[in-house]
Amino acid sequence: MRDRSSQVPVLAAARVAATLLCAAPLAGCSSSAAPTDEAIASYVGSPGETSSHGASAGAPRATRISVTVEGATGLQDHDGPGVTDPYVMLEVEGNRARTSVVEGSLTPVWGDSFAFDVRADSILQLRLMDEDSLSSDELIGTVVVPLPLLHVGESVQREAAFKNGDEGRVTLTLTGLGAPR
Ligand SMILES: [Ca+2]
Repeated sequence: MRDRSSQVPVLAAARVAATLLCAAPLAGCSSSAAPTDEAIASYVGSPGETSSHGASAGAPRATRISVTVEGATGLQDHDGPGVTDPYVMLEVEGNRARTSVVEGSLTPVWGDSFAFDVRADSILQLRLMDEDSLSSDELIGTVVVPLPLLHVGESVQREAAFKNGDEGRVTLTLTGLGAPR
């Protein structure tokens, strides 16, 4: 995973840089295919679903977080048994990533991790896809997860339901990473 934080000049303008993430020549920044409003579901988790550990009181706020897409459950086959090949596309602040493909699974386990620069109000957009070899990959479901403010080293788990994914759910682990400096 590239560490873009090392490319940000350490200037007094660091705060400004946080608002100019898409000024960097990243492929994700050229994207314009955001999910439509009706395709976006709100994060449905409750505080009771969140576990937190590793936070130390004096640790700084993380301006970069690791998102691990652990796995999904409750998916359904639309095209016939054994032909759902799920993967997840992630987007934070215009930066995109995607997990590997788990072939023929309704309970995929990815365990893939990605780092994103975040702001206080950043959200994580997830698009659950079905890889199809003979046609365009199919969108199974979407969900939007507001990203919590984490301290460096703090880790939380999130579970969220895909809106149009037949009640499928995805489990994430979010970890605060070191601030650029
Ligand atoms: Ca497929």
